[in-house]
Amino acid sequence: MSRVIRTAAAQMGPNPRDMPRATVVARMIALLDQAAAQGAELVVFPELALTSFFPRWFLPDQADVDAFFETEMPNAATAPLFARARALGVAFSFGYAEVLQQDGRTCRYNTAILVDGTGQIVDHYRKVHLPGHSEHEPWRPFQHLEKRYFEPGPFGFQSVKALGGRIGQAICNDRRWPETYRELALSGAEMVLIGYNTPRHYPPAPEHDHLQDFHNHLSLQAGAYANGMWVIGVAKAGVEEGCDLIGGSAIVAPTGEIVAQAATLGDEVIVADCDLDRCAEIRANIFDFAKHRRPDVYTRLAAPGIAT
Ligand code: ING
Repeated sequence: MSRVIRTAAAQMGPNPRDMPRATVVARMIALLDQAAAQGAELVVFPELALTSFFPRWFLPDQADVDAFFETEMPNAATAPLFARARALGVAFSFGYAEVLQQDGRTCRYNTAILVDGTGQIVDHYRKVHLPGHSEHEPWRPFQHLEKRYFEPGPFGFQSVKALGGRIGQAICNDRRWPETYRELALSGAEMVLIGYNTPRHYPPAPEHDHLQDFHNHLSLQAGAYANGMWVIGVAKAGVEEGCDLIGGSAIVAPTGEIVAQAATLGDEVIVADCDLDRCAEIRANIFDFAKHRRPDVYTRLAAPGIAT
């Protein structure tokens, strides 16, 4: 009996800074309904799905920063989404800015959660690879202050039993690092859910701007293929507060093939039947870790830097 998860990537268009969470959640519910109408059992939403991508702004007043964070989850704003998904029996994941008291101090993470079909949060991931910078850099047309507003996730990567398989999460910049996928594969993940907010313009290297869509799919496809996993990449897309965010949401098979891809830069649902048993096509052959992988010689993979 094959283990097929009918999976939807629910790409979202821009969230203006002043768009109330209730309005965003209503859009997410509409996407959830659209996905469920196509038989989706799992719906994947983008990184920081509830608000505008606020790390693009230097916000000196901490109150302005805190306005983008959720102090509890679910909460009043997201309860309707949890309720609708539970009524439909659909699992879903989305990203949000999380603030909590931990070990006697305030911690802020770029977080993503997986909620099962009964409304239980079954996975809670905090973004490991924070790109960008921590101080205001006025030379940039827009900032990328994730290192200022978030702490790196301290718990690394994991996968959980859900929907008949093992599912892991990663967030945005994580998808560019091969270590992300290998860590998740070695944890047993058969599917990885990755929301992203990716500006087309990359101020430190504008000569790469035209490569953003290519690098997006290259990262997702390489990670899927080299680890025999389904990879679901989901964009917050479009021109958000003057910043051009790429779309290109995609469902990638363990072979590295894109089996479904978004065609717009707005709210858009794409759906595919993801047979988890297809992971074996790769993992029992070309990337059979037990037979072919050589951890005995990979002595540098966790080293802090390049040897001098
Ligand atoms: N965004 C971007 C990403 O890794 C970025 C940052 C953009 C890095 C363009 C390199 C090039 O997709 C987030 N949120 O990580």
